[in-house]
Amino acid sequence: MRQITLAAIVSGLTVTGVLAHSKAEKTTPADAASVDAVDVIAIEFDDLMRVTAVSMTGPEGLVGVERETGMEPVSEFRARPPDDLPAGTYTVDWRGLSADGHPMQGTFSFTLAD
Ligand SMILES: [Cu+2]
Repeated sequence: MRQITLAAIVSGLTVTGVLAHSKAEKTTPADAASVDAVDVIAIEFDDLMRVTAVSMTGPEGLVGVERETGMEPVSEFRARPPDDLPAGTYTVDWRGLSADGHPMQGTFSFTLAD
């Protein structure tokens, strides 16, 4: 009975939208990390997110990434960078639609070592 009540309260919060945004919890590479290789760009969310746009910028400008995740809502987004990235600092920017329908965005950076 107590669990049912709690679920009702959580559901009520979701309806108000106050605490309902999905958000990024973890990225690969981790934000501010220094790495030797980048096999995958991944973003884990605490709830479903429809990632509508992702871009990666490096020392030589915009880098094309190949989405492995489509436009469906996911708890983990994945994209593949090119194989021959030069060393330097990279920034990933993403935009998406939260599970509650709100537009969200985020960014993280990492450094690819020589
Ligand atoms: Cu929201």
